[in-house]
Amino acid sequence: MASKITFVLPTRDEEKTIGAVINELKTECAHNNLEIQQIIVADDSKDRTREIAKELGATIVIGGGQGLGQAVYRGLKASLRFEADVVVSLDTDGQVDLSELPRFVNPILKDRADLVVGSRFKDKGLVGYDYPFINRSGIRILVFILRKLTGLPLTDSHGGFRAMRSDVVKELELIGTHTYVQECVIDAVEKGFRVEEIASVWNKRNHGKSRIVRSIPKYVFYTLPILILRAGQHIRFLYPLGMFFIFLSLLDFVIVGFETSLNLREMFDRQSFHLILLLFMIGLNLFFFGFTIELLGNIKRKMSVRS
Ligand SMILES: Nc1nc2c(ncn2[C@@H]2O[C@H](COP(=O)(O)OP(=O)(O)O)[C@@H](O)[C@H]2O)c(=O)[nH]1
Ligand SMILES: [Mg+2]
Repeated sequence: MASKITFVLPTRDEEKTIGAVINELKTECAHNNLEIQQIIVADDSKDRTREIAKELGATIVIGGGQGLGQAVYRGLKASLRFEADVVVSLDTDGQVDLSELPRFVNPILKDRADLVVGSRFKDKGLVGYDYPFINRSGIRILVFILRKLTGLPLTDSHGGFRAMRSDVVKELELIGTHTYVQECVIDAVEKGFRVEEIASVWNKRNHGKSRIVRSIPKYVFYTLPILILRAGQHIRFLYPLGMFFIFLSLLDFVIVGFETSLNLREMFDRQSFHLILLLFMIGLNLFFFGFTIELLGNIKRKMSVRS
């Protein structure tokens, strides 16, 4: 029996490529005994992408205008209506090689993995053009963090091709709107799913402009706080940091108090008295910020156990 597959295709002004991508996916599925259950196009386009996709039988989900992450998240959640054996999400600008489809799907069908992600750096020669040094360096930083967070020997932080079991989609929770590729892996690992990384080629974009790789340094700066948040590291350092500021304010209080023999009026006239208040307020804020995040984390954990 053919395995059922649902595609989630993010699009932003891809009228030049979306038709070819959908047709090629149909051919690949026909050749590999895969039955297309649904093609979901998560769209944020102003051009004719939607009309073309609809004509070819795709279901359109509105991306939401908050970037690729949000669009894919909506598309993925919409795919749950169809209970596919495998949900595949891929870039629609022609940068991924669609003939790799069986390589992404098979580890799931053979029950070896729950999420399969592509890496452009696992083998030599996968990237079909000169990849700018600055982008490569940004990706190195992200990969390093991803390895630390997941304990997996990953080599890429965001390929354009991934396949997952519906259960992974069902449980997927994202914090950021632009970090879905990394969060997808972190979330899957956190929830005990098996993640496999396979080598995957990466071609040059022939039409339009790349929006994400173009600004990798900016992307890294956006991604880092989300990854830190995901790692729960903030809790570990927010409490001591808050305590440290409160300690400084107390120290300042003792010094000012000592110098003025605890004369309140004189203390208030000193500039460093205002510093006491400032340090105390910063300390308190950091402390309660950490506390609130921890509380939210606990509520979220309880909710996911219940659902
Ligand atoms: N729905 C939606 N899709 C997007 C958005 N930004 C990019 N995409 C799609 O996501 C895929 C990857 O985008 P691209 O800019 O090429 O990213 P890069 O190749 O990683 O630099 C392509 O299929 C785009 O059409 C967006 O804001 N909304
Ligand atoms: Mg691209």
